Amino acid sequence: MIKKDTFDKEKFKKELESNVRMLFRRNLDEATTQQIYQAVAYSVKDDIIDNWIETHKAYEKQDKKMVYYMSMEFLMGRALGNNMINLLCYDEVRETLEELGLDMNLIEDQEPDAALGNGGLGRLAACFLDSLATLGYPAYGCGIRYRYGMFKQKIENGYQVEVPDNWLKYGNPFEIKRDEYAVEVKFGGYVDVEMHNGRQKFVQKGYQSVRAVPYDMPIVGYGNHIVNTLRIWDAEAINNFNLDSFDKGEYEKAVEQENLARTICEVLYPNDNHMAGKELRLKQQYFFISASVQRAVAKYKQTHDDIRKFHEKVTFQLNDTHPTVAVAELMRILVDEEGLEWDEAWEVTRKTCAYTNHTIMAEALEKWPIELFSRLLPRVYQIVEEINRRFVIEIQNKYPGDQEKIRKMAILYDGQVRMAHLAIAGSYSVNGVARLHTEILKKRELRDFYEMMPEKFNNKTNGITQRRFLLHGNPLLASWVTDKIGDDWITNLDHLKHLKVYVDDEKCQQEFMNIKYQNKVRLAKYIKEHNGIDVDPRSIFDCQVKRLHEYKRQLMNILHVMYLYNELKAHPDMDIVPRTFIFGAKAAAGYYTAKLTIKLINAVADKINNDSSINGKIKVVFIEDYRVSNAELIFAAADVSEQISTASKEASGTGNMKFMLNGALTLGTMDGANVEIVEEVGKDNAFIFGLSAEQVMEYEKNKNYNPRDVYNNNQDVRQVLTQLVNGFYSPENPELFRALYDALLEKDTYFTLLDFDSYKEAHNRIDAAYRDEQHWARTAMLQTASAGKFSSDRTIEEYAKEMWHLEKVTL
Ligand code: TH1
Repeated sequence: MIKKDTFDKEKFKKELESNVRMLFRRNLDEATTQQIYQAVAYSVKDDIIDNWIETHKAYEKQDKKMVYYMSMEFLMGRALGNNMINLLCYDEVRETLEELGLDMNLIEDQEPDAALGNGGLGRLAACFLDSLATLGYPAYGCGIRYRYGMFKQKIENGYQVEVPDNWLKYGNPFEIKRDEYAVEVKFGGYVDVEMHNGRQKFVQKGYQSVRAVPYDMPIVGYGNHIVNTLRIWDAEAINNFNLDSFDKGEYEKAVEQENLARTICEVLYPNDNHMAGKELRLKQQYFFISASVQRAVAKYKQTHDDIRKFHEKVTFQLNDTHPTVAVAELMRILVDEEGLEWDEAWEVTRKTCAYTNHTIMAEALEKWPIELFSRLLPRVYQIVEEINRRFVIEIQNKYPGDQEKIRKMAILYDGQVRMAHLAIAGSYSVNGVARLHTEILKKRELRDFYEMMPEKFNNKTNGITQRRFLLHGNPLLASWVTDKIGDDWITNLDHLKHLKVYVDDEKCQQEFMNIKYQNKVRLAKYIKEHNGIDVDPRSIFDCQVKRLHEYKRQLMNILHVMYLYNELKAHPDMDIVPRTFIFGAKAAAGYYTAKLTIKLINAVADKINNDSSINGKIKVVFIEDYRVSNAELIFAAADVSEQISTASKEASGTGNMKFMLNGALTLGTMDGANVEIVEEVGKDNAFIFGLSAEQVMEYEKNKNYNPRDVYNNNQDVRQVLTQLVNGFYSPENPELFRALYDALLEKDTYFTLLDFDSYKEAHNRIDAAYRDEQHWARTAMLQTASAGKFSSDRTIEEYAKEMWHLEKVTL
């Protein structure tokens, strides 16, 4: 084990040389940087393996309850740096590599991001795994080993172009294929009833199947020798047909099964907060859920003989509705394979599963046509029918004669399977991801369910891991914090509050802002290299990085930039603090309005950045291919964190927390976890604007908002909107941005125009505040000092204590 106290530099160098020879038949001085990265990664893995084995031995021996975090997405980012940090050998390895003339940053940059997720939901899963291991809770992450993760984004002529993300091209040094745990997963066919010992048995026949093969990735806890597992499943063809056979049917079936295996894990659906309803997506869901549940049951049975007590040792956390078929799959296994009676099986299932809701966006609600669902999963569908039948009876008993309740709450309705309803019926817990979000679930979206089963509902406000987003992403600030208050914050973020005694200390303020400045220089260098744009690190770095979605209102941000530019042109001597507006966002491949917004941002950037008459007072930068690895640079360098979603729409947000931790001030609406951020830091230390969630929901209910009223009464709004359709930013095609113009004037679904003035005024407050250097420094430091609540360690402790009832393992 490489540890701080025992780290042996010479031994590490020998290992490295030996790895390069074994892997690439080269000496260190001949190896490429990619080869050196691989060799370093193998050395680190070598130091993980023993702990990995020991951890799992301890779990078995202590027979602790285990959480399976079921998720279609794990947005892990890079593993090497994170693993070294958690093994407590980061500085030692860096120094050793330096002695060999090697640069750790360049080596880390060789690793592709494991981008098996879209955005917040997938990154939350990754943060949770880090916290679970660090806290010593027995846990598996269960997901899919997509051959291609989130696409790489290229910007060509201002437009987003999607490039496949071949993240496994050079192999993945940290993963281990576990062929011995492969299981079969069946699709299609029909259900036959057979009699076995006087009992009906339901048997799926005429199906196609694939072999699900798990790959394990180590999840290293911070400095505690614990290594948990992320288990991601790959599909292989089952080749059980006889090559000698000339049976045409057999041959065709074999080819079809090959195709099925090849397509299932091919690619992550790049939609955030949106349900595309594709058949292959449902196949992916059932594929990894069936495999994970089969393995969980098999593992339990190795050391226990009463399946009726499964829930005492196992809990499944369903990351949104995407893994909800687990409810029915567990029922299938318990009833069909373990021979439990329905009621017994249902009790076990309902005590095993728990569901997290991450959004109220209507287009994200998962509903599958019964036709598709029953064709693909005939036996599972029968089970869903029976669950629904009994659930409807429960509703009738509770609300006799109330047809409306059944219409609103049934699992099967209108020819569709409503996955959220299945998840709620089949779980012991339903949680939202921020206080406001959970309140909206209880009062509005899931009101009927809350009324019928209030005991299931609870809140777990999201969090982020400080190990990646401060210790790794911002080493300067991390060591400054440690100098001031010691290093307990690394595993107990509440300790950051001890920084509060320094906020009025001028020397500390200067140190803090000097670190911010150096991080801005680092980002400016990245921007120069990637965008060819010079940005001034003394300007305010105003950042909005997140998926592109209309509700997140990147459009409002860029409209405001357009307005500012108009002001500067009209009043050349206008005194403003120089601003650099930084955007980073991927748009779903088929999301037209989102893609057009990216084009608009780039068009505005081109025009403004090249207009020397404004003396560089504002710059606009669109960072290509926003992802976990470059996010770390952005959070560290930000002065202002744009969290400007239409109130009620962003369930939590987690980028908001990453910015706060790194000392950026929030410019935001009272939405999602912003509410709790403001509560922690104090409302005078944030720039809050816009409609409240209540107000938004009132307008939505009464349908009494007309964007034309704003347009007609607001000269500034009129001017920027006109510039969308008069060629100001697209002389070669004046109509280019017509769709954005129309969307704003006809509906303005997300109240962009209504919030515009208030947003503008909040920006003015920022300009004024930044002029008072000392006060700004104090406020920035207060952000970091108040971020303690937003550690995913806190979130996971709440899940573990209040829902899962897990115990920590002792090594
Ligand atoms: C996000 C939410 O939009 C965000 O507010 C929240 O912080 C995050 O989850 C973590 O809780 C969601 N991402 C997705 C992705 C899909 C479907 C629904 C959601 S909600 C594919």
